[in-house]
Amino acid sequence: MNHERSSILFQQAKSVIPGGVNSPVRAFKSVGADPLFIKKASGCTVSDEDGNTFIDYVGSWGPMIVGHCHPDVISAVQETMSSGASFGAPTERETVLANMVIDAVPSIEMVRMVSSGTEATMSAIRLARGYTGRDKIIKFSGCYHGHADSLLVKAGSGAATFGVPDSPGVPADVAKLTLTAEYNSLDSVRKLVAENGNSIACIIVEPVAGNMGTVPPREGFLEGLREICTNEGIVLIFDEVMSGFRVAYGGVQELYGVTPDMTTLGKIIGGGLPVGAFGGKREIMEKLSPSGGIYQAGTLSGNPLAMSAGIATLNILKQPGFYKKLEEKSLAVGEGIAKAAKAAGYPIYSTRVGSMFCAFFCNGEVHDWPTASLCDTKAFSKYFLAMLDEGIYLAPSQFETGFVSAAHSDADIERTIAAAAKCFKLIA
Ligand code: HOZ
Repeated sequence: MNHERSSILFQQAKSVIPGGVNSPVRAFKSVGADPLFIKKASGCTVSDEDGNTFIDYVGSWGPMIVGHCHPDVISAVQETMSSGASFGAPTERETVLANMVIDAVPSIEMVRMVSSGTEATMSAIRLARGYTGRDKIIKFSGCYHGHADSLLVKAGSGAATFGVPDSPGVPADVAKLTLTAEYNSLDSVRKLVAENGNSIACIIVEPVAGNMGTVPPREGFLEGLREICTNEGIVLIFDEVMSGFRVAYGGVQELYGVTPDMTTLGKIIGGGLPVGAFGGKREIMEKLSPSGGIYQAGTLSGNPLAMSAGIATLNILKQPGFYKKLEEKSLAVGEGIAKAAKAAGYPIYSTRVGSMFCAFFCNGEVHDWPTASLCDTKAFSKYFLAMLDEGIYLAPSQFETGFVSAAHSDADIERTIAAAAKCFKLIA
C-alpha cells in the first residue's frame, strides 16, 4: 500500500509542529511508521491523502459513534454556521444540550460546557477541591484524564504509550497532591485513604478504563469506590469522556448502576466538534462561578457549532434500538477477532464493554496497569501494521481502545475479522 504523500506531508508538518502532530499518540511513533494523513471520511471509513480507504475503528478516538458525516449532524452544523460560529454569549442550544445530558446521565443535576475533556476533568477537580476544602486527589495508574498537571501522574494513553506516565514540567509540589491507586484494587484505595486522613478531595476514575486498552471494572469495584467516598466525604468523579453515551446512553453509571457525585464528559456530546462538560449534584455545581466562588471560564465554551453537532448526535442515539444494534455489531467484532486469534494459535486477551474493545497481546488476564504493561507491544505493532495493509485502521497503540460505530455494516465486520485471521497467522 502506498503511503508516499502521507509521508511527505508528515515531513512538512514536522518542521512546524512538534513531532508533526497536534496530539502525540497520532504520530504512529510506537508502531514504527509514519502516520496517515486523512483527507476525508464517510460512514465507517477514512481515506488518506494517497487515496487509500480504511475501515475505521478509531472513530476520532471515540466521538464518531454514528459514523462520519452523518447527514443529520452535517445539516445541523451547516444551519448553525449560517447564523454565526461563535458569540461568546449564551444561546438556547446550550440549555437544550444541558437538558439532554441531565435527562441521560443519572449523576448530573447541573452541567457546565467546556471545550475539551482535559478542561472538563481539571475543572471538576478544582470544584471538588473547592467544595471539600481538601487538596489531595486519588487517581488510578493507567487511567488518563487529559493533560492537566495534577492528572499527568502515572497516566495512560499517549503518556503510557511513550513511557512518560509522569511528565517533565509537572511541578513536584503539584504531583505530590496526586495519589495513585491500582485499578480494580479497593485495598489500594483503602490504604491511601487511611494514610491521608481527611485530606482527600476526590477520587477520579475511568469507570471502564479505556486509556490502557479497554479494562472493565471488576464486580464490586465501582460499588466499593462509592461506599468509600460516601463514608469519607470524598467526591467520586466518573470520567466518562470516553464511555459517556458510548457504552449506554447514560454511560457506565447507567450500565453498572453506580452513581458518582460528579461526571466528566466529552467526545460524543460534541458529535466530532471540540467539546467537554462536567456536571453533578446541584449542591456541588452551584459552587461554580458565577453562582459560587470557584472559578472556571472559556471563550468557546458552549460553542454553537459544537452544541448543534452534539444535539443532533444525541437525537440519533435516542432512537429506539440504537444501542441494541450497536451491541450486536460490537459483539461480532470482539468475538470475531478473539476467535481469529485462537484459530491462528495466537494468544491474546480480549476485552469489550459495549462498543469499546481491545485485543491485549498477552497470555494472562488484564485488569490493571501492571498487567496491561506486560503486553507484547512489538507483536501489537506488527499486527497493527499488517491490519493497516489489509485496510483496517486501528488505534496505533496497545494502550488505546477500539470503537465500533453504527455505520459499521455486517460486511465491514466480516472483512475486519477475515483481515484479523490473516494478520494473526502472519505474525504467529
Ligand atoms: N489521548 C487520546 C486518546 N486516548 C488521543 C487523542 C488524539 O490524538 O486525538
